[in-house]
Amino acid sequence: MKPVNSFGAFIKTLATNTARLNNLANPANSLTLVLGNESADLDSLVSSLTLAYVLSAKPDPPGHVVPIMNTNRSDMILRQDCDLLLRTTLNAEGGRMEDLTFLDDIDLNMLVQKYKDGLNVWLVDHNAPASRQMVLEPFVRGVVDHHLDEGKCPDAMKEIEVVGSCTSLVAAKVKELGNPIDSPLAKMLLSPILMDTVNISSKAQKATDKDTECVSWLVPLVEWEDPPATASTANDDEDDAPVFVDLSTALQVRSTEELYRTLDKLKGSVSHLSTRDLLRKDYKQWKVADKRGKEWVVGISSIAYRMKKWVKRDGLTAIETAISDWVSEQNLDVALVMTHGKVRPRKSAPKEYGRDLTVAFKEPPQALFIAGLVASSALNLEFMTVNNLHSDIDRSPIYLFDQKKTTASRKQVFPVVKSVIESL
Ligand SMILES: [Mn+2]
Repeated sequence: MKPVNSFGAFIKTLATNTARLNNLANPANSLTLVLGNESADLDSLVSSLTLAYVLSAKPDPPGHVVPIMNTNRSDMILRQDCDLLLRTTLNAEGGRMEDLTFLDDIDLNMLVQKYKDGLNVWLVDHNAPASRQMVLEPFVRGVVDHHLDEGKCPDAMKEIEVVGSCTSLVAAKVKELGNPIDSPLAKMLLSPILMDTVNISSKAQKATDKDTECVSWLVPLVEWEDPPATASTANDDEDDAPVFVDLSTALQVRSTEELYRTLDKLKGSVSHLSTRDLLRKDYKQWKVADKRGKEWVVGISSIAYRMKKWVKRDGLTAIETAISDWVSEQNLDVALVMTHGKVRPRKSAPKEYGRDLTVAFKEPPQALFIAGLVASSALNLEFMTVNNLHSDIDRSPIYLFDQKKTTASRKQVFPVVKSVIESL
């Protein structure tokens, strides 16, 4: 393998990766996969792409090096910040989003069987394979991470340093290569570091000296641009304003501050998502046994969106149907949908932060469960009226509440749910 001599040259190698990994007939002698962690946030995605570049640019690359985006391709819609940054960077380097290899493009088990000892794995932004990727553990040769060492993969070369962003560690490796660094690469590396350190704010206490040094190195390498005159940013006054996304111009920004704000807004934007995507974006599931030993499957979705806006957008019936479908799809005994954010209580009144809680069951009615929740002072629930539509307790398997205790997030809500089920 010849080393690549620039990030742009590396990007041009990506297009054939998926086909190469799925070609059973002629496997190469060796293959190196670079994976970020399962959350597939900006830090993980940028780190894996960049570390794959670094390994490909070494004088003696470890076979063909392929960055794996550790999420399904269809899940990128849930990560607008990642989607836009990668798309913009790839386009600027003569590549396309389609050139990246996602988890559902390949079969890891098959690759393990096909390459056997010719397989090398590098983990970045985590130091132990995800539970459903344990098949890779014997092949892990290297780790670059900023989480505490879980003690797995003892034979791997490990570089673990608790910094704000794993990208800072990978960017230092890019610097060591000594290859020229163009503006799209510099901007891509800067982005996760800004997100992970809240724009290097001292108040957030996330940035270490290494992150700060890395930012100081990268900022002058970026060709900052004036946003196009026609560009309008999302209007904060509008409850339902869609976030402005014009692929060609959204990351034309003048400063780190603007870059951070644009990405942060995109990360938080959910109003473009379908009801099902809203339910699955930030979702956790548990099993809890009641007194009689019956196991309840409990699912809790947390959504930075308010029920009032959601009903205005889709209508209550469509939401109820979507939640019932979600209950069936996940085979839940009870689903809780936590919606939170700021809305105006009345026209022209200032926005107020609040929370709503929606509860749905596989088999209604579950009056004792509802009574238990309503009795909890940790939640302080009140039955809600949405746009004059009242959730009909006798008819509907879905209950809508105004959660008056607005500080109770899923960390607080789940223990309440658990103790209610355990008392039944
Ligand atoms: Mn990270």
